[in-house]
Amino acid sequence: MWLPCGCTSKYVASSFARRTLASYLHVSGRSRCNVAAFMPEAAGLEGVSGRAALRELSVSNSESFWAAVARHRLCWSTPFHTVQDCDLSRGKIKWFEGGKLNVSVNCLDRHVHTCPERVALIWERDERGSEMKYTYGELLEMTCRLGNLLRRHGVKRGDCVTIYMPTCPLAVASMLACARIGAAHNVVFAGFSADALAERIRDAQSSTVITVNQGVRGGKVTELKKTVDTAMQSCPTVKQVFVAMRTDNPVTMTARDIAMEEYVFSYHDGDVFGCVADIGWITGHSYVVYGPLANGATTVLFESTPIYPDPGRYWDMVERLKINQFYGAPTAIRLLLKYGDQWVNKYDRSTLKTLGSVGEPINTEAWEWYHRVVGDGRCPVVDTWWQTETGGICIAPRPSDPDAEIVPGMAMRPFFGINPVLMDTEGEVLTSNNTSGALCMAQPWPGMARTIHNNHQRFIDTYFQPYPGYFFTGDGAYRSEEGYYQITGRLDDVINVSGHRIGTAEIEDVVNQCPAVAESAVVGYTHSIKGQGVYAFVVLKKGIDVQEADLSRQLNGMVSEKIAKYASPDFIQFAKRLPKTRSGKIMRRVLRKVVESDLEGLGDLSTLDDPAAVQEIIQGHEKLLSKNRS
Ligand code: 6R9
Repeated sequence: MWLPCGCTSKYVASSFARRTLASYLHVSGRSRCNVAAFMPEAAGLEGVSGRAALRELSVSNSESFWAAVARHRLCWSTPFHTVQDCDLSRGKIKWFEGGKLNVSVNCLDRHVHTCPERVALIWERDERGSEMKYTYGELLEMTCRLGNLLRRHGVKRGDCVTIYMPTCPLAVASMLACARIGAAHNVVFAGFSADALAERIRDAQSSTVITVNQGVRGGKVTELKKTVDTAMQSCPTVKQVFVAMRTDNPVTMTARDIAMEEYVFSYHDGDVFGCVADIGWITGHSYVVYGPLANGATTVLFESTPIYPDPGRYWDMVERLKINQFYGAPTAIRLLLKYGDQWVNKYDRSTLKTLGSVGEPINTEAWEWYHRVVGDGRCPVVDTWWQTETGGICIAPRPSDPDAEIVPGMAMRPFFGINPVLMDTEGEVLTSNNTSGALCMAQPWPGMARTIHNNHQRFIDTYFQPYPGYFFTGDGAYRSEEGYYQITGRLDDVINVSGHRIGTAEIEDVVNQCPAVAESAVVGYTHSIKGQGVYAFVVLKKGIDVQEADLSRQLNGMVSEKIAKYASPDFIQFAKRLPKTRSGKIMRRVLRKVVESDLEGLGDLSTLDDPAAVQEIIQGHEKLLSKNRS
């Protein structure tokens, strides 16, 4: 069943696509075994009788599969003539050649055409209870106005605009406005310092920046415009800075600055997709902005933090906004788990259908808490593995048959068109199950990265050179007896103790199962006898009062029992918090340098959330060493 991109079919396409997105992250009790209902394009593909057959075909005949998806779900102004021209051995990635489309038209105009009043964005503002809703019609209008404004000020096709804004509707409209007029956008997380911002502006060679007067996050005001002013001192290429007003406080404007006016918005009901990532990260790009909007969904823009004004913030928001799919990061789940169940139980979460996790391996305890407490044991938890470079989710427990099992802490099943393989240290493909190796992709797919801006050689060296003919993810994975994938962490995080290779995530998983532990990070360090030793950083839950020596003994015992004696930590350092990136990933690279006492080599700390955390870790490490010496 091919649907041309006419008016009626556009409606059909978008509503089907919406349903598919829903069935992807929402699996209700209703059976969706009928493949054509699940994915209407499949009706045109021969011999496809179920989801397994569809996935099989998406890999064995990936051209037909992706051509069907692309034709069916997107509006092309010029149809493509070649589905793909890729050669992984040379890092050559080309999809849909000859085709032209505008992603903002796909995210907005199609839906405005059929349901202009459908809610596109729900802005969960930092101030609790003051959410604002924007329809597709309003978002289109805002985007067009912004696009015209940018054009009037000389921004043209091929330019790169830097967006330094909190997660808010104007930031989404700015992204879409750039896409609409053919400009690239460079979204910089609004928590970055002036230096980090300046570096990214220079790298993108932007002459235009869009920002707001001030940001508000977790009740704290941040001076975004002032930070831009400071960055401008080392960004001579910037000719203009557009400034919108997030708060009422005026800021000093310079000759370079252009004030943006406000708009008016209304309230509507709708289905609600709640991905709480910041738009400055890939998860925000793919699952807050482009994915949901391209599918005509209602998407939440979360501006705040999980514990502001209290640790019930997420679940209060779920109740107020009637969120159906909640997509968050393990780091936040571990943080909230620390505060106890009462912050969750206070709120009505009956609208939730699916809980998603992304960014790091989700340890068993966090997975179970998310499932049992947040989801009341009735919502599937989908641990989704992917990377900036893959564009979207690649391995996840769903889609699969509605009743198919979900194993805690495992991403499990490759998505349509994704063909993962595991490699051994010799670069040979591991064909058996119950085995671990370097996770690579044997086939290209449309969402994958095509280059690194201004550095194509680095792209080839990083992703295609380590395993010729394959895309290398940098992660390690285990494939179970049943063929399910479990991500074991970055390969740099694998340590080798007396010849035994072990992923640090595996040890962390055991440590985190101790009821007193909120989270942990394990790194290797040079050990004169064993090659590498195991060093664990442990953060305790709130209000826990234990003797550190007793707890260390208990943790060592748990690791010895559940993994092996060799994996038991040589050092356990208790810390108040761990150094993390602003997207919540533990910076193990920094921890490794600290335990190697290589403070000169700490490297780029600009993505660090709170530099004070590193100082605390360094001091704690020195204390532990001197205690050990004495
Ligand atoms: C989307 C995103 C990518 C790296 C990736 C891996 C880790 C992401 C994971 C996961 C285990 C998961 N990662 N999801 N590890 N289980 N479900 O996070 O992109 O910021 O580029 O990070 O994050 O190590 O390679 P990005």
